[in-house]
Amino acid sequence: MHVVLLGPPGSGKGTQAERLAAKLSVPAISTGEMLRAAVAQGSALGARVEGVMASGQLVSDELMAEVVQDRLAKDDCKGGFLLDGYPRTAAQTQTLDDILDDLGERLDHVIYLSVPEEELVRRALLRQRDDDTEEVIQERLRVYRNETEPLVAHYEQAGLLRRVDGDRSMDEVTAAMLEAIR
Ligand code: B4P
Repeated sequence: MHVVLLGPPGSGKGTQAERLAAKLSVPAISTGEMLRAAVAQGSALGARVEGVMASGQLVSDELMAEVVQDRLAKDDCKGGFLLDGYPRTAAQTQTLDDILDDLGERLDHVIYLSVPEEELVRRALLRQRDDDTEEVIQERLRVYRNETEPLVAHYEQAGLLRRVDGDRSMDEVTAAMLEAIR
């Protein structure tokens, strides 16, 4: 099972990825988590992405391609994976297709979590991550609308998109996601 979780920042991708991956017995791969871990470890990757993340911008497609390619080549991905936060740009969709082609695999589902904008801002402000100031949240939403939202139409045309209302309790969202990919 190869699944992508798509949705605006704060829609609950990270929260739901953990839950869904456990149900599907595949690893949840969060590019946001991987980058935050790299920053926390003070690695070379962390040093390259820290400022970009703190500003609400996206890390470059080239760097993300390296990160994701390395991760998806690991043994635990052989039975499938749940990708949270990747792809986020048109170029990244192409990279993912190329990686899957090389592995002889294809995407099964793209789950789109939709949540109204005022709820996204409310959640992000409650979450209090270092990169969650109101200004940065607004910038992430702007980048999302410009770069990532077009992927919804792309995956809809490909017949892969499953829409799920993310503005409900966490349990209801998890149940709806499982139903959507059944
Ligand atoms: P991410 O870690 O992906 O951050 P996010 O989109 O803000 O969060 P997510 O949607 O996962 O929300 P969460 O579950 O936490 O990315 C961070 C940064 O990394 C990006 O800004 C970018 O710079 C960089 N990056 C990552 N991937 C990249 C890529 N592919 N290309 C380039 N750059 C990349 O949920 C939010 C909050 O809501 C939580 O506090 C949760 O408790 C709450 N919540 C969740 N579900 C809820 C519900 N049903 N009801 C009420 N509250 C809920």
